[in-house]
Amino acid sequence: MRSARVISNIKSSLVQTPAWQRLVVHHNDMQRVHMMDLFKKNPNRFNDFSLQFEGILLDYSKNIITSKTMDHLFYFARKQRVKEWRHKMFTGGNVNNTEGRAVLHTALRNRSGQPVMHNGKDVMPDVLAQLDKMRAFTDNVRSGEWKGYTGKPITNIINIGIGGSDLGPNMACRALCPFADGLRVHFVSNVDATQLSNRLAKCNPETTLFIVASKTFTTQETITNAESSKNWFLAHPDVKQSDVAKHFVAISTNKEKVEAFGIDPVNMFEFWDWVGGRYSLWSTIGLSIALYIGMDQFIEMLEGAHAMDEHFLNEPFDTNMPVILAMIGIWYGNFFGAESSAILPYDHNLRLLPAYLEQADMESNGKSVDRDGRQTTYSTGKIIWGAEGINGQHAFYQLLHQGTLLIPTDFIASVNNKSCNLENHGNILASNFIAQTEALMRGRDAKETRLQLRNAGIDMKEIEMHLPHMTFQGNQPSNSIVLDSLTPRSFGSLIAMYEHKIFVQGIIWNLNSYDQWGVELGKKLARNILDELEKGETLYEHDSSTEGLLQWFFNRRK
Ligand code: G6Q
Repeated sequence: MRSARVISNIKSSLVQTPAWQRLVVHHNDMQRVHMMDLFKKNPNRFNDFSLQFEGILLDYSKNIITSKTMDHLFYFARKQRVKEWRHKMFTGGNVNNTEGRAVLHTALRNRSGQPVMHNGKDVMPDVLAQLDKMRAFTDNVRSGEWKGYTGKPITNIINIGIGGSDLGPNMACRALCPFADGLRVHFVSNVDATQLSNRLAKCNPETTLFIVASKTFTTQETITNAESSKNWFLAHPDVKQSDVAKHFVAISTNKEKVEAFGIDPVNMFEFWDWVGGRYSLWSTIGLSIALYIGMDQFIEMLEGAHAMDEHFLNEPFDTNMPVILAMIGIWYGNFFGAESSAILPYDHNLRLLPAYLEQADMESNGKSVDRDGRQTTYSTGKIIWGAEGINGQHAFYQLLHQGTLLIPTDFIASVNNKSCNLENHGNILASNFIAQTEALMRGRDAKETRLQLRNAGIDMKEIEMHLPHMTFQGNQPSNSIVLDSLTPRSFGSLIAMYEHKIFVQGIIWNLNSYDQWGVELGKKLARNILDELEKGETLYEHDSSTEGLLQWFFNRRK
């Protein structure tokens, strides 16, 4: 745990609670248990530790757990008042206490017809009005009725946004590309002009529509990219200032700034401060998704997420996917000392999921002060990382199999992979998906290795030399999450499941998962340094490294 600087002297006492202490004692019993023995003892283990939700299977049997472990974990969740906090979130309570905001992304996908109250007002009419506006607009653009400045229909959409205004829609568009039926959608986030220039070079201003997606409409990277795009657009012959309205729309909570940028508020899609950036793909921030796959499919995605919301709200803990995943994560992080967790999709279309969850999880729970301002004495958010599973097998899986770290993994796949449609590819993909969790759990003992080498005709001396290198203990835990197929609905459920997992872990650690103060300082310092780079001189006091770097730039730039 990070220790050099104490930020707050008041310490949280979570680790002293009976629920935590029970888990400490239980961990002593479990830490040397091998999963293979648990499977030998209980042939029903798969049934006991798996559950289904609408064609999504969660198999969590390959974890170092028994039913007693789960009982202790659920007891802990009850003691941390997960139910009460869950209610508070869904009913518009002040969950984001440091910013004084509700956390109501669940209202964006509320398909029940029931009101959702926030500060005494039902938010649903506004939510539904924005969905209607999205439908009218997307139908218009997709049908070709919306025309660019030369009367041609739109063919390419460029979403300009960053962080929460980029990662969710980008990941969703990649995941749901088999449902796309016309428009091409691109994402520009980086202020490194390489990304924007490369994209613009391939686009025709007559047929390109820009979505400027920014909750605050003050984000430096986004506004810089948006201004450069507008300049690029206006630089084309015969383009008039008034044509901007046909090629630029905005998604924001900040009407004034949108107008100041030159976008007609009629072409502005709204959302609200109770939607966190990293939880906003369900809002109008999802406009690029709706343009790509159509509004009906977008609604399907909302329906899937809503179904998971209902599951999370109503299922008891022991059949509740987000709660189970969250508590297993707590078990490894706080009791086994795991510091990271890998997301391994065996689906090319889910290749951006690890990056999306990196933000969703680490920006939410990467905190060392609890919601009451006390220093935590326990570890909190884990390092979330990952990549497409099958590629990872030929890269970093060595460390998962034989390294010294315990790294819990989530393996994700679809039984019917719509885009993996070449003969044999699907079975190869699925076989690797299944085999890896088996291998991670089993490992290979000396006896089995010896036998294998002997059967391969290797002589005894060589066998003994190879033995330690080819033997490994296994016992690496994994969850397998298997979708019948990746559709807008199942995708919505999958993402909502992870959102709620993150929520539950935040509650267990007594964190506010919905602020992100840690990212502010860097932005502020960058503004000072930008000033210095522009003026070519040091204006602020810096340490010798920062000063040295600045001077290096001053002296060497051409
Ligand atoms: C997400 C964060 C952050 C945010 C970006 C973009 O939860 O707050 O990733 O989404 O910084 O912010 P804007 O949408 O305001 O441009």
